[in-house]
Amino acid sequence: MNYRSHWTKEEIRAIHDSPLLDLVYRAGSVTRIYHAANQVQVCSLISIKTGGCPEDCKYCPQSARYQTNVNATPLMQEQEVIDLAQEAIANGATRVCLGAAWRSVRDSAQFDLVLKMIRQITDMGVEVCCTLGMLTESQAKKLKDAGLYAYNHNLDTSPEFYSSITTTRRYEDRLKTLDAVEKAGISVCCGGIIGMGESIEDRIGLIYMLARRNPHPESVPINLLIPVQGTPLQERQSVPIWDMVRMVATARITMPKAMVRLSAGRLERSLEEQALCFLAGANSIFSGEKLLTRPNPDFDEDEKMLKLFGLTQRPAFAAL
Ligand code: SAM
Ligand code: DTB
Ligand code: SF4
Repeated sequence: MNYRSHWTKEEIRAIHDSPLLDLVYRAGSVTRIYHAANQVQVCSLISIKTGGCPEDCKYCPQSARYQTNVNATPLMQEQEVIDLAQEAIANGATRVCLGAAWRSVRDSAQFDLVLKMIRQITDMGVEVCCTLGMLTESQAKKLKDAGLYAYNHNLDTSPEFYSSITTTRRYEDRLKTLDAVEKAGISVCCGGIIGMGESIEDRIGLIYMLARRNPHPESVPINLLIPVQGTPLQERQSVPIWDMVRMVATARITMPKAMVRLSAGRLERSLEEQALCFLAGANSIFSGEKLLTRPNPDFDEDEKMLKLFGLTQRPAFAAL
């Protein structure tokens, strides 16, 4: 059964702007109804194809248009990916996400290789997610047949602000891929970024686009912009943690069953700040010393944090 998807922007805004502690309390209560209390899913990212992307997403160090410290590398060897996945699983990850800096998937030997990787990692008993750019329906079906559990494709921000961030594709293209993923029976992972210079209305606009989907995305990553040297957003100042808390809580309340994932930008945040995000309904993290290209808390550090908070690791395929 899906939950409410006829949200209005006014309703979402009212939730987002409600008194901070009421908001956190409400979001925390929703989490405890729909999810096992005190459980957090640990996910791991593997960048199987880094850099050299033709798109112009202004936040992204992997775009070929910006001079960043990311070197373009070819698709990783199969065995290397399998070894990294094994290591992540040994460290407690129950979801492994393979990322490629592609604009879209092309039917090719490379795609066939990715399908083989998915099959092998799926056979290790974890949720496999991929983020490979835009997909056609037939490619989504191939991914499903290979055992893919979830596909990540972020809307990133509101439709109105989108063209200030990316000009090489349209919001509708993103929505089309999400529809193809959904149609193939793959779990949808879709979220966004805060701290790119968007207004509060844009943040509400993003939640509106996500929470109006029927069904809701099963997974909603909330990224804090990592301003990367060489990208057009390199000078952006970090947003107050309260903005992140409000965003996480609003996602939690409007999409109660979704996994709300603290994604990019945790390294710079204190344990106290992360605790607030868990209280506000976040129930997943990306762990491991690297996200796709940027540093991130390593598994040991996160294990200590979870222990300190009395949080345990959520098993794979635990979606209710
Ligand atoms: N190329 C694929 C795509 O665009 O869907 C997949 C990879 S892309 C790097 C995945 C997501 O990472 C983006 O949608 C964005 O939300 C996030 N991301 C990339 N660079 C980031 C940054 N500097 N700070 C925060 N999030 C970032
Ligand atoms: C998502 O929303 N965030 C993750 C995952 N989905 C693929 C990626 C974050 C990337 C951060 C920048 C980098 O490491 O290059
Ligand atoms: Fe390419 Fe994805 Fe980065 Fe955009 S976010 S530049 S599509 S890798």
